[in-house]
Amino acid sequence: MTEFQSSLQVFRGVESVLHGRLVDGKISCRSIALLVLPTFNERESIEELLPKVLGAATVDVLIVDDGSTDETIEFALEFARGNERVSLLHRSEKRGLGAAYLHAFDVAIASGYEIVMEFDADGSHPTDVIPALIEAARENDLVIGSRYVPEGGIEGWSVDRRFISFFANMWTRTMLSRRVRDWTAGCKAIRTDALRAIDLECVKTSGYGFQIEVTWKFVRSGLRVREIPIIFRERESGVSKFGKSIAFEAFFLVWRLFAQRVFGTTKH
Ligand SMILES: Nc1nc2c(ncn2[C@@H]2O[C@H](COP(=O)(O)OP(=O)(O)OP(=O)(O)O)[C@@H](O)[C@H]2O)c(=O)[nH]1
Ligand SMILES: [Mg+2]
Repeated sequence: MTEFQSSLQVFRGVESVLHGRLVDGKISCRSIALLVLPTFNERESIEELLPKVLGAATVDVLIVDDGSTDETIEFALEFARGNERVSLLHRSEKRGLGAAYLHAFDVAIASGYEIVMEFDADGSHPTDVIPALIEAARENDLVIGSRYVPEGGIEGWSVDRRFISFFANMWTRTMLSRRVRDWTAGCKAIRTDALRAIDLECVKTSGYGFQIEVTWKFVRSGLRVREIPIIFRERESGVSKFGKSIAFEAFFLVWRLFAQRVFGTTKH
């Protein structure tokens, strides 16, 4: 990288600045996969995570920050300056995980990546699964790093968090489909040609709801979905953004998708 570039863009009403190897809102691909790290106040976590991700596989990384106040942006910017595989998309305000991923999906598609990956920036997802996710995405449209298949699991969560997650997934399976076991997973590899084929314009959810809604679109469209096991670990630093509003959003979303499934009004 000879010159550090940046440009101001307006995307779905949010002012954003892309830093890194950017020309007209696109990243110049150096790999088949773009791994997206959404961040909101993850300064400590990303310092530990970024070298691990880059050491695990040949992927490009896009950090999508929604106006962190804890120096995540400054750190990410400095890191991106020193590593040509890392870019930062800095959005001016917190609009939720779903909106951040939708923005990143557009960048991945426009830039010509074959695969776009979802990965939490809080260190909960194991980086050593990244090569397996990419490999499986050669023959599947959506690959989920799953906690609820044999050899998958969760470490470090309290009993209530385990219960909420287990119940939410069991209920979603019952209401929507048993084809997927981990509906709320945020560790995914997605083929961009499949993403183009489904309608993401109507996706308005955030948090766990976003994960359920995107996964449902793949299942409902008859696309190839596969789960591979991961051990999910509770974050060691930073603060969880999970809360009641995210849980309620997911709860009402599943009812809505259930009604659409039963009454056949689903837009894929
Ligand atoms: N860009 C962006 N990232 C977000 C936003 N909300 C959460 N994130 C990031 O999304 C990832 C997942 O958020 P967490 O707070 O870990 O929530 P969670 O994984 O659903 O819940 P926990 O298991 O309790 O950690 C983290 O990397 C967050 O920093 C947001 O509004 N915008
Ligand atoms: Mg988390």
